[in-house]
Amino acid sequence: MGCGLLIVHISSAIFDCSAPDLDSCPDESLPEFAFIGRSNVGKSSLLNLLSGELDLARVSSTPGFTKLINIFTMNRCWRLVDLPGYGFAAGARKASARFNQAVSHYLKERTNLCLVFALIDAGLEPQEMDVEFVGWLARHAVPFVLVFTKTDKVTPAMVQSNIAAFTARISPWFEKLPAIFTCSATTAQGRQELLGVIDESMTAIQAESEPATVAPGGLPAMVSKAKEIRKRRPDLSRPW
Ligand SMILES: Nc1nc2c(ncn2[C@@H]2O[C@H](COP(=O)(O)OP(=O)(O)O)[C@@H](O)[C@H]2O)c(=O)[nH]1
Ligand SMILES: [Mg+2]
Repeated sequence: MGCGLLIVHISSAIFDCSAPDLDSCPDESLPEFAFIGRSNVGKSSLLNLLSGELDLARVSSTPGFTKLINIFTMNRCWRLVDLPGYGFAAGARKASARFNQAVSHYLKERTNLCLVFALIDAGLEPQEMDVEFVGWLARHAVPFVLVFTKTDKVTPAMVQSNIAAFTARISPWFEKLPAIFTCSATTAQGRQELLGVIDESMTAIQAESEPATVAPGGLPAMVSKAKEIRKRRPDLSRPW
C-alpha cells in the first residue's frame, strides 16, 4: 500500500503493542508521531480522535493511568504513540522517575520519531511542569508542536489568554516559536489541522529523500531520511 497521500483518511487503526521501555518498542520501520503531556491532559482522547477509533487508546479519569509507551499503527504505514504522562501524584515518585527515563530515551533516541505533539491544557494558566518540559524538548532539539487541549471546557478568550501567557514564558528559548494548535476531543475541533500536520511532516521527509528511492520503496526511504535528520541533533545528556 502506498503511504504518501493517505494520511488524512485513516482506514485502519491497529493497536501494536505496549512497551515499558525503548528496547521493547517495535522496529523502527514506520514513521512515528507521539503524544506527550501531563497525566489527564487528553493524550489518549486526542489519539482516539485522530485515529477515528474512539476505543483505541484507553481514556482514564484517573491521572497517571497510562504507564506504558502504547503504539498504534495507522493504515499499516505510520504510527501514533501514546506516551506516559508526566506529573504523577505524590506517592508515585519511583514509578514516575522510571517512566520519565523511558520517555526520555524514546524522545532522544527513537530514530523514526518524526514529530511530538506536546499537549497542554488550554483551560489552565502556564504550569511549571509544562514550561520546563517544553524547555527540555527545545534543548534536545526534539521536533515538536504545541497542542492546547480541551478547548470546549473554557471560553475562546480564556484559551487565547492562556496560550499567550504560555508562549510568553517559552519565547526566550526560541528564535521562532513552535507551531501552536488547539483541539477538543469532545467537539473534534482541531482534528483536520493535526492530521494535516502529520501529512505535511511525512511529505517533507519524503521530499528530502532521494527522488530515485521514493518511487518504488517510498516508505523505507522516508524512514531512513527521518533517521538521518535525527542523527544531526546535538547529543545532550539527560536532564532528569
Ligand atoms: N471536556 C473534555 N474532556 C476531555 C477532553 N480530552 C480528554 N478529556 C477527558 O479528560 C480525562 C483524561 O483524558 P485522557 O485522554 O485519558 O488523558 P491522558 O491521561 O492525557 O491520556 C478523561 O476523563 C477525558 O474524557 C476534551 O477535549 N474535552
Ligand atoms: Mg492516557
